Amino acid sequence: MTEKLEKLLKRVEEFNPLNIAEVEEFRIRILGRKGELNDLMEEFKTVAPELKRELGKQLNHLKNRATERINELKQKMQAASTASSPALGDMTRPGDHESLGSRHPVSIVRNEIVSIFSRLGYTVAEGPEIEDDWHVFSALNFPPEHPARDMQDTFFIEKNPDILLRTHTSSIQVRTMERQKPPIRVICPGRVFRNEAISYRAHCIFHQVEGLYVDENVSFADLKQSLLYFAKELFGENTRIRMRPSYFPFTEPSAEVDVSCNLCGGKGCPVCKGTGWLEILGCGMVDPNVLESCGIDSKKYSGFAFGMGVERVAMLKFGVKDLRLYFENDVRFLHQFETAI
Ligand code: 2U9
Repeated sequence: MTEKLEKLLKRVEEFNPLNIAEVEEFRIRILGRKGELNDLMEEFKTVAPELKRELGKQLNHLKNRATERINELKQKMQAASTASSPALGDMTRPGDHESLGSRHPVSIVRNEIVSIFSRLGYTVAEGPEIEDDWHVFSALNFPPEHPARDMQDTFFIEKNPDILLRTHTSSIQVRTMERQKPPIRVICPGRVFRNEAISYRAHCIFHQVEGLYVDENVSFADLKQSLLYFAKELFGENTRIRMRPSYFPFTEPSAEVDVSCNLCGGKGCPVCKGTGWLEILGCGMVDPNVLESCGIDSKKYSGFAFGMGVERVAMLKFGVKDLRLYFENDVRFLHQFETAI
């Protein structure tokens, strides 16, 4: 055992590390819980009692000397590394973790919707969030007494003339038709504002994507086929759609569109409330009055339009049950969509 102790002491004295990491490695190998010194301690328990005094002394000396030398070397290495590159510090330390942000789920879904319609030849159009009565209501065939014009539903900035926060992105399509002749094929994403109580399914600020196609001989069949393509791209190849008659001031005829539930495949589940269908958008043929208001000859041209709430589509796509989560910016919620980019 004396020989082993002498050998280890020699290694400690002659140890010549290149950096602080090597010192730490050496410390663990010699002084660590499962280190060489510990093995010697175990062996010490088995030596004859008359040798214990002398060997115990040697063992203690080795332990003290190894601790001393390792501390000395650590200090020396640290001093050397700060002296050679004071700004960089100890280059052997592991790097600090930088947490990366992730794209917001509403942006992910909006980008996906826009990208699908881009593949059908639509170009993106944008417009102001602060609008006038004409572009939000009058040009879109809203009668003067329509409830949407009420203070209870719309945020007004000024009255007479009315300046307000847009309640839908349809004002972008009005502006597009005012400055551009058909054929028109635009997709209009944007933020909209409604004076509504906040709940799990409504917010006073939300996002819409609307689309408009105006040309000669645009038909309801074109609308149906475009929306079927959209639904299959967004929810998968097996997705089906159905249309229910509806009413909007700016389209005639109008319809609401359901997609077959992507969770149960149409069999019925809690998300689709047992119906097998999820409502995702509204659509219709642009009312001739709207075309005329925007300077387009309704005898020569026809068009279809559609609109959807992005938060709602994102809820259906990701199975989110409370719309308010999209506005709280809780990173525990937002980080779940990192892989969806
Ligand atoms: C012009 C002409 C027609 C856009 C359309 C809808 C039907 C619709 C809603 C879906 C959920 C709004 O976010 S939501 O509350 N939208 O149902 N939107 S047709 O029609 C237009 C737009 C512009 C010039």
